[in-house]
Amino acid sequence: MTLYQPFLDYAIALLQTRLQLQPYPIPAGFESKQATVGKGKHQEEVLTTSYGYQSPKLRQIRAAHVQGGKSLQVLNFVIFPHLNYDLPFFGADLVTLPGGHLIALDMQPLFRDNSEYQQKYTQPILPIFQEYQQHLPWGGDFPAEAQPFFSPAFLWTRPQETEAVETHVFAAFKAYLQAYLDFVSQAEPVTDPHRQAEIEQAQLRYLRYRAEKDPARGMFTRFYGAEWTEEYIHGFLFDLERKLAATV
Ligand code: DBV
Repeated sequence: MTLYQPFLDYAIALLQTRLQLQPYPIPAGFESKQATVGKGKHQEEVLTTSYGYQSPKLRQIRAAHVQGGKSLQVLNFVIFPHLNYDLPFFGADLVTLPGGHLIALDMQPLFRDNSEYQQKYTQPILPIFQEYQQHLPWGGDFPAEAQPFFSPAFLWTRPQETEAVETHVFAAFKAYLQAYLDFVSQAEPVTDPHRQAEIEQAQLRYLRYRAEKDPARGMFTRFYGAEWTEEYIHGFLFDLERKLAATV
């Protein structure tokens, strides 16, 4: 059992109990990808597996799980709502590299500097944030240009101990996902075309940023090559632009 497998198992089981979950197509060749990296006795198999689901309110629920031995484990898990809901994104970036653990967990807002939006989608999360944040060290500087995409309840930490990931981070992940699904069950469709257009613009802003700045691009390119990596990023991990282009 690898470090983030329990996170993935928990998430899928919870989604199945709380949503009318359907599969989301994963392009051929991206369900599972393996490479051997390193030389001699440092050789490791790196396996990347992908998971995709959807529900009536959630356009794409997807996860990428990278398993490459004790010092390379990643679970990137993001939920993209349909464009007629003002729901935030659920974003989890759980990363273990030789240098240590890096954890980013948030309900990433469509509209960062909007007090009504914060009241609706950040305020209820702050008690959960405060409960877990006190046990976890601040993760330090992150790119300033990423700031607009995080909420004030952004849990951002680089814990020293693997045990902190297994306990505090796992508990926080469960609590954030449960709270997110509460938002989803309460969400009402947006019918105003002007508001819908604002949501679409905000989703595209987020998606373009993440696809362009994907911090995993270097890692994936080393393992699987540039062609596979770009197609994985634009054709699966951050696919909204392609999907919009395909429907007009
Ligand atoms: N990050 C992804 C995807 C990953 C992934 C799809 C499938 O968006 C992994 C894999 N994140 C990943 C890896 C690293 C990070 C780092 C491998 C380490 C990169 C390295 O050190 O080489 C949150 N993730 C990070 C960092 C941040 C995040 C802030 C540090 C990056 C840096 O310092 O430059 N999540 C990430 C992020 C946003 C988000 C930037 C922006 C909205 O939601």
